[in-house]
Amino acid sequence: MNDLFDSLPDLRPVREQIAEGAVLLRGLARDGEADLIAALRDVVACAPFRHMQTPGGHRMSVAMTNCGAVGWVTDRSGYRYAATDPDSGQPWPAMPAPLRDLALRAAVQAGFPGFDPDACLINRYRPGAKMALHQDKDEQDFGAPIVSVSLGLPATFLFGGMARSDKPLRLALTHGDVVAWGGPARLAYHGVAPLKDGTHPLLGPQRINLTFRKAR
Ligand code: MD3
Ligand code: FE
Repeated sequence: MNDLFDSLPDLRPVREQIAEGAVLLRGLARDGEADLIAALRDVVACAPFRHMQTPGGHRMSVAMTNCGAVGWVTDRSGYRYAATDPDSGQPWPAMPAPLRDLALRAAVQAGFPGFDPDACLINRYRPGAKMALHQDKDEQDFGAPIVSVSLGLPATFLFGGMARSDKPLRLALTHGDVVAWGGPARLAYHGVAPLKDGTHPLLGPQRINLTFRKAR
């Protein structure tokens, strides 16, 4: 049944502006996905996924790790970027070249040349995991964009406005989709609806999201 649809052309545009400052690059991460996934396995072998605690004491449903000079962490004392993994006391693994190269290519294609990320937060969603509406404001320079890469199971991404009360736009993000968020979109509220059950051919029953950031 499915090959009937597989043979139809995908008519969605490759480059789509979803809001002022937000550019979706459909499937950009699909070429080189094997190298990307291999590099991720190496990172996770050194810095395993863990469920961090929010400052309020809740366990996040999304499991996280990082690579790069600094990594995003949260615990009872707050949200911050740290140069070492609190679980191991070691520096985070370096940002692998295939990841960094993809982020820089995406930034250029989206109109943000000169992007120099020092952090890559790696989020793992299993079915049921979600992320509440929030703003990313733990970085020093909001002039730099954030580049996000979605791998594995599809998710419904929620893109709100500048106020938490703005009704969010719902957007499907599927394997290989890359989005650059800069300009006025940089401080927009956003979140992820609970992940639906499923199994991805390359990654199994999970979604992996990478966010490349200039933290310092
Ligand atoms: C819009 N991650 O890690 S990626 C996060 O799918 C985070 O795991 C989500 O939000 C995920 O902080 C969403 C898309 C994204 C990332 C950062 C943004 C959208 C953004 C920053 C500003 C505006
Ligand atoms: Fe975010």
